[in-house]
Amino acid sequence: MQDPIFGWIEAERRRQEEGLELIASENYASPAVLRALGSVLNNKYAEGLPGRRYYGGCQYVDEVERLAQQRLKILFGAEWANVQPHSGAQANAAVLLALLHPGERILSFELAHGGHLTHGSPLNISGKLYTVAHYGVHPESYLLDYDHIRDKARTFRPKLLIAGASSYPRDWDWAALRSIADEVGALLMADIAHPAGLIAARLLRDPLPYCHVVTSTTHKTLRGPRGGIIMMKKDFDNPFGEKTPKGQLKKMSSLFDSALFPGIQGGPHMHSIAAKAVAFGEALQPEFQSYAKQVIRNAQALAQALMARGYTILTGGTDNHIVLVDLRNKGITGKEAEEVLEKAGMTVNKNLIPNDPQPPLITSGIRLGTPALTTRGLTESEFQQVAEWIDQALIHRSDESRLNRIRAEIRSFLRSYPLPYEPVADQTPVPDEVPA
Ligand code: DSN
Repeated sequence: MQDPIFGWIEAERRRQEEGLELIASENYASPAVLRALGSVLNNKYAEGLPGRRYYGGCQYVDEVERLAQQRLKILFGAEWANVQPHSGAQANAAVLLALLHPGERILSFELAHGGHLTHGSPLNISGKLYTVAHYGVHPESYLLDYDHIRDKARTFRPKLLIAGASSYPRDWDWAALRSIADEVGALLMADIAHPAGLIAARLLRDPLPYCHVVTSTTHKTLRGPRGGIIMMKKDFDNPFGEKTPKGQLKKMSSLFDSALFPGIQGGPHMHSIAAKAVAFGEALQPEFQSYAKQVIRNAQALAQALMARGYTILTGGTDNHIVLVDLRNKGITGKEAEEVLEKAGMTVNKNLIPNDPQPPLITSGIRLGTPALTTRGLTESEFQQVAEWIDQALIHRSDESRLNRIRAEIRSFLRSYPLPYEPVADQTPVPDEVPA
């Protein structure tokens, strides 16, 4: 029996191949990463850590996990790493569980200014269990204002200061954040889920020497499987932490290990850990450095090209892979823009701009990102064309035939930038959804 699920997987493969992927958090993992993900490691339970498991038969998966840890530590210059979080959200939840008692205080970046749900949103466990306050960006420059963060920290006295964002196009000043954390007696956590690949390539400032703990996902700029990681470089003593029976402070790293398992997770996903190891190995190659440089160049070229067409780019540009467009002067909402661009063959996400007058399901902005198209081989000159397509689609948003023409042009253009994925064999036919 043919299972229609494979038909839908093939439809999704085609969608990825035929459209311009501009979602900042997405990328195309290599066939080697996908091969590890689809391997027999899926079948193995391995609660615990390498050499200390609760199940037999772990001799090979132990080697896989050791290699993943070792490569990750080299990649970021970390002294300790846990590669088991199923996602960035799990990594963050484990860190909070390890460091805070319910009700204790977190100061983090405002979600509506670019922060993340897992940094204390009332809808997330982080906001339900802990007492949270936020810092935001400057109302005119849209840049982080470290004096404002310091003032907030002085009055709020957090136990944990969280840095990191899902839509902030500029680099972070980790040294300034550490001095703020030290001044108020807080621990400092960086969530580098978005820029991790650019940090690994040493193109953005390195948080590891300044932060007590660093979390990330592995599938955005790092271009691996979906998943999370936790890392530390120094500061292994947690001044607020539990003591061992002999009265010594427990190392923070062991608090993170046990918060993750058995705190919030069961068995680690060994196929995913193997795929992380493959991706870390790829990121250690010199080609990854060139890739990461091109991601930033492309984002800067896209920002410039859109500004030349009259778009407002928040902060006036970008240091990383993200371009935030404020669409208010174009008379279109983020929701409409997302829908129009999708019709024209471009995938983006609507995004709140700081102090957005629109609600989160409408928004005044869109977030664009270059990691996926850079993996396909596009460079600055092709991003001029991408900006032109975006502009033309938004200008002619009510003209269905014009949007279809752009979609066909994009599809034909992308044939020169193939993806390395084979069509799914033996699948049930899928509807040919795209009129060329
Ligand atoms: N959903 C991710 C993003 O798009 O940035 C963050 O979790």
